[in-house]
Amino acid sequence: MSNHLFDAFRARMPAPERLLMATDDGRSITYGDTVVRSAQLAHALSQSGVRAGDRVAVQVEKSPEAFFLYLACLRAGAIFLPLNTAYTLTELGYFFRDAEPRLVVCDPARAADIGPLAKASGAIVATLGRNGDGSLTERASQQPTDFRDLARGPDDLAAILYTSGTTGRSKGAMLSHENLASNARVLVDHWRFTTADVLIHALPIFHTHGLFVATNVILMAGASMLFETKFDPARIVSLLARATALMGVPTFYVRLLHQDGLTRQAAKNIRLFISGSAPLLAETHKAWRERTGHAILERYGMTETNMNTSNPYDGERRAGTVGFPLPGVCLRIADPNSGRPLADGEIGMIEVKGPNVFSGYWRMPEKTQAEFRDDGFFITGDLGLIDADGYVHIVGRGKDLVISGGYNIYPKEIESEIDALPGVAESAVIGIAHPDFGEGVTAIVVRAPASTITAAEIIEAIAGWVAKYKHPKRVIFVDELPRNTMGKVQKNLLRETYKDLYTSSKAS
Ligand code: MLC
Ligand code: AMP
Repeated sequence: MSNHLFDAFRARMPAPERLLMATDDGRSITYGDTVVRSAQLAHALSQSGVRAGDRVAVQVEKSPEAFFLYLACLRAGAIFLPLNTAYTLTELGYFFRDAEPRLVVCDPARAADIGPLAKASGAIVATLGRNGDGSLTERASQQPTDFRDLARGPDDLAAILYTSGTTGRSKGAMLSHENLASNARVLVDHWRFTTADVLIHALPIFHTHGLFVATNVILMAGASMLFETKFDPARIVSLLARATALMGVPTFYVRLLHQDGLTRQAAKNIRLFISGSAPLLAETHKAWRERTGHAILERYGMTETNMNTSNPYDGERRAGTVGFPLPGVCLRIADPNSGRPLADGEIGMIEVKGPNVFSGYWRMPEKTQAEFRDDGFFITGDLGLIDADGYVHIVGRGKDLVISGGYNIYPKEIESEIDALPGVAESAVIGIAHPDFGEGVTAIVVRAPASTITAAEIIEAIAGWVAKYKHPKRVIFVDELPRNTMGKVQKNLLRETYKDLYTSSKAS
């Protein structure tokens, strides 16, 4: 048996001297370097006791070495488990207990805090810094430059990515080698990536978008990337002349439009701008076209499924839609309650099935079962319709979810933290249109009797528990929350009342 995903990359790899990535600190890394460095890291993993099927949890800054570590995990047969760098110790503690990683890799600067936490859940700890420093790379540098990749089949797990849960605990989406390989192949063909492409990679590599959509596509095409550790709009504009493609969340495009240097001339070398992870406003699509002459290609995916739909490469890229199901992906719109398929034009639950769809949530068989129909379709939680021309539109969410700058925030998690504070009677967390982040996390809070708790005190109190991007951008105090006759908080009324919060001239 071969190593399914890594072999698929190898099969399409160009000559070893071809460039895989140029970094923002001036390094040039070839495909040959990548194979060698991932081999050395794979040895280091094995020497640390990592065996096939073991989880390797990784919370490190973006760097070429962090990317090699992903490949090393594949080659060593381990399950890569990337974690957002913004996660707090409380959040990390949950992931470690749930996933029981064999090895935890963290930034040297956080090792004193994370080390004991990881050890408490039975893991060993290694470090990897933003400059490639740390105990893991030190160990790797002593290792042989070739590695016999462990046998892994199509259904073996390549990665677990945690997604926040609508009702409490985060769920680890289990992604197999074939889930990732099939999607990368389809995207390379659909978006016409070749060895001549140079992608501007400015996304984080701990989520599906930056990790799988971007890097797997580049590897599968034998292409190269400009590997940016952070999204800096002025710098991205300066890189356009050296690149052929950009992938980003809508906030990237909104921020780039504020750059005077973004012109047709600046973008003339680019053949493809792709957006996803959150809705791209039709006005952003239009403004981008006017400024650069390019129609952004919007696609739709999620952690559990990789990419499901895409606007066409050649045909009309229709603003406000996410295009057509990708080859091999079956997509239907169904009645959210019964699962009965609905006719085109009707709004319902988006359900998908295909080789891209994950096999379930880590150690949560009931949750897995609840989110699949009997005929194998996955219930995405997104509401949509298919129009007369076959374009898929996402019109809302069946799940109570806020997407801010491409990151998902589940209100329930924040509400639980706020409600637990002395001085708070109850709260409702909602997403409100935000000019930069798409949606701004907003807390509507009812104080407990005689309480004088302030917005700043609430934010300060939750800061130790939840990652910063989940913090409410604004906290609004009210006397009571609107409820329906069943006693359920009417979030739609709150969203309507505060809809101009971030866009009106009074907004801060
Ligand atoms: C940063 N902050 C955010 C935020 N990002 N707050 C809300 N939402 C976000 N997305 C906080 C910072 O902590 C900071 O707090 C303040 O907001 C301003 O920070 P900034 O410097 O403006 O932010 P920046 O570092 O530039 O980050 C913005 C961003 C980043 C858009 C570049 O959020 C990002 O890279 N987003 C991409 C997320 C992504 O990859 N999603 C894909 C998920 S996969 P303070 O208080 O310190 O000022 C998926 C599936 C699919 O969804 O289909 O792809
Ligand atoms: P995540 O769980 O972080 O992978 O986020 C997946 C969710 O992001 C999906 O279920 C959608 O709600 C949303 N999403 C992704 N792409 C798009 C898009 N192009 N338009 C609207 N929503 C999107």
